[in-house]
Amino acid sequence: AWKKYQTRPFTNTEQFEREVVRHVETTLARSMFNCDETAAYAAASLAFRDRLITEWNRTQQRQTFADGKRVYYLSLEFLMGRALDNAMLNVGLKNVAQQGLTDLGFRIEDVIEQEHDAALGNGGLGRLAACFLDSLASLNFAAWGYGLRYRYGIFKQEIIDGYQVEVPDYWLDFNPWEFPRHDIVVDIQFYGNVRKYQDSQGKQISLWDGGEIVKAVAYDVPIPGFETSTTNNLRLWSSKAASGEFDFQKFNSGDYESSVADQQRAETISAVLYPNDNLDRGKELRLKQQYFWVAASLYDIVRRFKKSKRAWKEFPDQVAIQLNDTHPTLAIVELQRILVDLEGLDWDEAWAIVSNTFGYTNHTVLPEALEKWSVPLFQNLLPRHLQIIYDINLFFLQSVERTFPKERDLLARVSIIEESSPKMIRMAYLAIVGSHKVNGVAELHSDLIKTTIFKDFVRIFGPDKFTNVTNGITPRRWLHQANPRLSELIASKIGGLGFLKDLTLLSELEKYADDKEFKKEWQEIKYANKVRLARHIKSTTGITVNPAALFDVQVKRMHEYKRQQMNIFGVIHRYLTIKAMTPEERKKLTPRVSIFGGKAAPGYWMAKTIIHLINNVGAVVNNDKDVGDLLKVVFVEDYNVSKAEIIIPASDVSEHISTAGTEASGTSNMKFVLNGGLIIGTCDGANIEITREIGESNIFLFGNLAEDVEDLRHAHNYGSYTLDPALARVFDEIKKGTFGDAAAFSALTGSIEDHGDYYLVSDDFHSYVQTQALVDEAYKNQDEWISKSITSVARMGFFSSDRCINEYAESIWNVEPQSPEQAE
Ligand code: 26Q
Repeated sequence: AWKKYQTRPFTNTEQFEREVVRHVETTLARSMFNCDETAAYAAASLAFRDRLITEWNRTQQRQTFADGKRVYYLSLEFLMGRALDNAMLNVGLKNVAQQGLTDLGFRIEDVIEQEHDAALGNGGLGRLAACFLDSLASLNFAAWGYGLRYRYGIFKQEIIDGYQVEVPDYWLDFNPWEFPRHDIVVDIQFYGNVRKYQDSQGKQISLWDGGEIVKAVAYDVPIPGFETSTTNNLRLWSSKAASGEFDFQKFNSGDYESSVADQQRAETISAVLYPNDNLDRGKELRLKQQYFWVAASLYDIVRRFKKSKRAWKEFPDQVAIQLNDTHPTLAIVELQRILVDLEGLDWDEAWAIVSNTFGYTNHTVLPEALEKWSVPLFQNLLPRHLQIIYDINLFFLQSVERTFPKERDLLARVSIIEESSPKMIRMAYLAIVGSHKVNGVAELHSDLIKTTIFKDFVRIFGPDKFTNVTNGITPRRWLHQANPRLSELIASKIGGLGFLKDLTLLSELEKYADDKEFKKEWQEIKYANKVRLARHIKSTTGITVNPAALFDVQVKRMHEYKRQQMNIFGVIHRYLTIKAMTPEERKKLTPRVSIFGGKAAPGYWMAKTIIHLINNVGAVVNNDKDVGDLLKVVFVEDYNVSKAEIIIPASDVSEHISTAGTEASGTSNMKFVLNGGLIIGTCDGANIEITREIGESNIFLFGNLAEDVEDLRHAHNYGSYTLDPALARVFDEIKKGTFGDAAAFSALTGSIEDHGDYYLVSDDFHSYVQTQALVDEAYKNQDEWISKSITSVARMGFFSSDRCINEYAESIWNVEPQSPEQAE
């Protein structure tokens, strides 16, 4: 009987308007007479999320019925950004919504802007996870994301007197995109003890008991695919005290305060995202977060598998779990524990299942980012898991010993336990041993992990266990949504929007690289995007920038290895050059706006100092009458996904200038080129593959190569070190106090002059400045510049996250898409 009442999602303007008005008047309990933009956003979102959840239900039903292999992407970060615009575009009803909102008296852009970013991530790794979810759904894979529902995402950055100030990001006030599943609750255990006993058959059983229980509650976020009805699930776990409101026993015995404190302690687990990017600091709460999320997710995955009534050995045929860096490595240990302790499998049988289920993606070679946990801390929190890790390690080392007898050093080097004081668990090694595939995220990076940090493991497991999957980005958000005019222009020439599902179709664009009319439109769109950014800059910083100037952008997390300091030193060098010029000479210069943006981890002083210097340089340069429009320096506050959608389409040149061998891939480099910007960059990460695809003449490469870095560092420390003369002049100016109190920047200049210049700023400075001069020259020839821009976009097909996900599916997960049409 119920079938005839099933929800029918809206498809036209009238139905959409009806839904919006209904939500305003009932769900929001307001009258249309006082419906402001916030309410319009809320109602439009509710209308779309009703649609999504209907498709979500159908998709889940279909996937359950199909009973195929599922992919689970475990990530502590999902940097989703806004959902409404994405939902409208993916379900193909933005035009309907636009018309409807106009009829109701709103501008769709203003409505979209009401939404708070879902900022549950730090940077590249978290945004990659979000692009992957978009591709998985768009390609019709049966895939779930699992993460934590942080109450506070990455902090909001304010700049006060040139300094970064962190403000909490409480984003859950109104979030129509999540569905609480109060019926899906998992008990998670911490602390306690392990007891060993023999069962009636004489088998050794380990029992983990005592300690405390925290509840994990599921919240589901629907993930719509682009132009497909597949709507996948992102399940985020929220922590809650096991005793409910509070502990009644304690309450009755008069211990009210401590019962509330217990509850708060439980809720702390999912309270806040750790704001470190590429830095590990072994905090107990972080380990609690990891286990909480991993245990809840595995419980869910195992429960779903058990419903199929299959034999355990079929688990890896039904389940692929991808570990987004080492943060979820405990999943390996937890699955082994479930199979051995709770399900009674033999160790070897269980281990074969475990190691065939997991894949591990490495995102960094930086030593300070490689996760390690102190054994005593771990022992206290997860006593049974520590025993299992010791056993995994023992069996692993025994097998190494058999294959490489008498190589004692090798055993010590590859041991999962580092024999330091205190002893440390090396999570990357555990992840390698417990996975069937390990991948890096760009070719150079994947080569580097094989020849440096994981070299011994390549010997032990053979080279086939290690593979490369070069990162990609979703063209839906990073072209179609962020740059609709460019997307439409492309579509008008190459036969529609098909390139959004097969990005290699962009190659059709290449024949327009010399088309006069086309180039004019291309240039106009870039200009319009720059006007939009200029307006944003004016309204947020008060700085006036000329949209005709060259926009030079570096937006990413602040980190010494990414070398924003080299960029700002280059800006100072440019400033000094301008000051020394005659008015005649100045006329020949290319006007430039240097745009920076990015957050520093709150405890990362050097990164904060770089932000401070950028702002102080801006304050001087932007107010110098000699300089005028020739140079402006802007720091865009609170860089996030929504800001990226404004900034990236407006760039002429963007900087990806990490010390060679340090940036695993970079993904914004791809976003900038896809939006018609050129790149100045080092031979690092995906820059290398971008160069191979678009051609050397379309990119400004400079600097030392990864293979020379070690020798250069050695020379700094043991040879004679001389600062690049141009950089020395920049430092003199800083020390003179031109950019405020020199003492504030002495640690920054000192790290280069006096402490080894680990990131090779001085070594690369000369070629950097020279290459920037080439950029100036090239920009003067707009005709050629635009051709380069078009050609580059035409050759970016490879960098879609769709290609990337298909590679994971084929070479790591062994899964195929489940087309909804086929199932009908
Ligand atoms: C680890 C332990 C404790 C607390 C925090 C962390 C932590 C958190 C975030 C460690 C690393 C991260 C993030 C790393 C990251 O974003 N890496 C980037 O990943 C991108 C996607 O593959 C690459 O493109 C970038 O090159 C890489 O830096």
